[in-house]
Amino acid sequence: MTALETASRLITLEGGEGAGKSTVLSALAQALRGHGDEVVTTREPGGTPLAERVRELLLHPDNADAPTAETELLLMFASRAQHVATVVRPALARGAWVLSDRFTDASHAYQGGGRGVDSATISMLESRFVGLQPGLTLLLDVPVAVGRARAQGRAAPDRIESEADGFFERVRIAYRDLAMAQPRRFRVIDASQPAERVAADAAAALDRYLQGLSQA
Ligand code: Z5A
Repeated sequence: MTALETASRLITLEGGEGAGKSTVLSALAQALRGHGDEVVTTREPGGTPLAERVRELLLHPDNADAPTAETELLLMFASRAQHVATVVRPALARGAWVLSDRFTDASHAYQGGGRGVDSATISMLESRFVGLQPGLTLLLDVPVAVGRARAQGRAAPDRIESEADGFFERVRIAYRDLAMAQPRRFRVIDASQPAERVAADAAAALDRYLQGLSQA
């Protein structure tokens, strides 16, 4: 398998439902723009018009013809391949920062940990159709019950949000395992704290990362 290229200007946010990724993403984008840099904020699944249409297919709550675990994985990677080729790589090539709300780690956590798809298959797709990994990944870790309670105010849960707690517990364990296996890339943030504290911890992690890059 081809080794993944590390893109130091690609930063990703990961975590379970209601972890607060969107809130932190805006704070980090503002901090980086404060340095005068171009920042592209994006998300997965989605980030391009086609990939957003794939997102709708993935999250539609119609369970009559719900995708199998493998179909779900392939749709995640179809949307990611389009996103990487048309948004992420061009932005990195012109020197912009890319902040993505979820990236390939989500497939390892949800389709791997949550659905039980084997990791070799996911890594093969990652190597073949993504080819790069973030320089920094912030894992916003929150107990499942806390995250789900925060997300409860929404109109109607989508197909994946409708999964049982056990699914989300497996996702959380998979994320923590990924972070433990790659401590140089991951920073784990306690996302059960108040939003301002979470944003401050994320900003501090970003500062340390930028310092490390400037000294490299
Ligand atoms: N998925 C997958 O299976 N495989 C993949 O490869 C990829 C994704 C890429 C859609 O992702 C689904 O796709 C997701 C994983 C799957 N399924 N689930 N579940 P998504 O990222 O778009 O969906 P999400 O995880 O459901 O997003 P989210 O719940 O909106 O999470 P968030 O962005 O982390 O949360 P938020 O919008 O910032 O905050 C949620 C609420 O909590 C909001 O009311 C906030 O005001 C509140 N909040 C945030 N932080 C706090 C704190 N610290 N305290 C109190 N309240 C807070």
